[in-house]
Amino acid sequence: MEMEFDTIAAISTFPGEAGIGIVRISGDEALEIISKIFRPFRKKDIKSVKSHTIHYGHIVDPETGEVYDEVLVTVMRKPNTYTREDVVEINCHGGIVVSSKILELVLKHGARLAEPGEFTKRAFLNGRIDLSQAEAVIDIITSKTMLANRYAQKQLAGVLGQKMKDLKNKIMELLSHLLALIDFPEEDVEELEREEIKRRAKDILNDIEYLIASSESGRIIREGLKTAIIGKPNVGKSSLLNALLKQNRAIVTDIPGTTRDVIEEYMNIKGIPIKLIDTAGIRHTDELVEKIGVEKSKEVLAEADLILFVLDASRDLTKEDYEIFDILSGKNIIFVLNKVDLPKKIDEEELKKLVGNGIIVEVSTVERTGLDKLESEIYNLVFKGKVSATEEEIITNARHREVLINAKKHMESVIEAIEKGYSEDLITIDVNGALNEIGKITGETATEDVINQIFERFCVGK
Ligand SMILES: Nc1nc2c(ncn2[C@@H]2O[C@H](COP(=O)(O)OP(=O)(O)OP(=O)(O)O)[C@@H](O)[C@H]2O)c(=O)[nH]1
Ligand SMILES: [Mg+2]
Repeated sequence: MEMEFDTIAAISTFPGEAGIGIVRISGDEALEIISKIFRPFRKKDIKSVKSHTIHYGHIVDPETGEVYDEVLVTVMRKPNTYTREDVVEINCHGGIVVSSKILELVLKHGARLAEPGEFTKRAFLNGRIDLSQAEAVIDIITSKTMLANRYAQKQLAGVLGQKMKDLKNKIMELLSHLLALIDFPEEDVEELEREEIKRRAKDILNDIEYLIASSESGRIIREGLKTAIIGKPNVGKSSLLNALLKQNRAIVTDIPGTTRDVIEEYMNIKGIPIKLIDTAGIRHTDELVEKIGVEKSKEVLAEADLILFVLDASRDLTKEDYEIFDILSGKNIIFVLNKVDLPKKIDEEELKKLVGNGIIVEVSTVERTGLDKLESEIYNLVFKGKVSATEEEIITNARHREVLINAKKHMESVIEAIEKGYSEDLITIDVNGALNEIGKITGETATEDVINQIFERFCVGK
């Protein structure tokens, strides 16, 4: 089914000084509009050129005759386009002024300014891609490592959509078995059929659980592992941040209480994005700014996936170290024993007691030793070797995870209902519930609100 849409336009490139800028137009009026404002160098009618061709000329204001820019115009006719509508792209010079002026001209001649993500939304509404593929487009734009990009590319290629289709087929088969039971209720067949339905339901539940289990690594691959560098003042937290980033990002001094604000930077370890967060040294203080910093440190550590708890090897452990350790309980911790280039003063016995079975890595941020070891410990702790970049299906999206958790609940109810011998009609309700949830991933059963929320997260021009 084809829908009726007006013609939209937007600047698709980054708004700043750049080599080129692209103004994109999509819709039935695209060719009509370009024919009014484009003057090709070789005489031709732009409205009747072949699809997927590029044309050289000027953008000219037809009313004033003013030449705006020398451009290349790409003409792509429906249906083989990004939106499945007629698409025209004007490649002009980069910079804020030229592309904005051309966009204004396009709008003046009949287009409407596109909303964020509206081009991709049309690709979805016109049936070229499913909702999970549209979401993959945002993931590609925002991905921070090659690994995150690779998963997003797979999702764009439809791997997740296919998986959902398979799951849906399994549920449909289950449903037809159930309906058969309702239609032909013969006593002796029934028992066997019920067993078969239960087996199928369990199989579906397994598939769903597997996908949910993948979502924790998926979230990390997409958003990065929130890694907070925590410790008392002056132990070398900011030095550690700088050493891992290989740049002097944070201020380092020998004055305790140097860092006041939270500093966040991305790095990557074997393709896993790591969001490193340097924090103010935690201690009791009456100094106002530092106090706020300490509060922020505590907020950061509450939300972190991993804590790098930094200790100073050149000094004894103090009450402050123990107090910090107490508030870290329940967290994933790697103990980082810093300043091992200096004579060791820390009491090894006390340290052992504190660390227990935990992981400890000795580093010197000054001599840059132990950092590789630290990186591989971070990697091992998070993935324990289980997740590899070659894995096919992985859930990287929080919305998909939620939907699958709902589907799981329905399937659990199905199994319970069969075991308790409830009527087929009742079981059918939950089977349909699961089906409905799965359809939300590809978009078939997603509500308009959900769809709008997804596209609002896009940038204008995509
Ligand atoms: N010898 C030696 N000195 C270090 C090492 N790492 C950090 N330092 C020094 O320790 C002092 C404190 O370093 P910072 O990185 O500012 O410490 P911090 O934990 O961020 O301190 P606050 O921001 O005040 O909480 C500086 O003088 C650093 O040069 C190290 O591995 N060896
Ligand atoms: Mg610091």
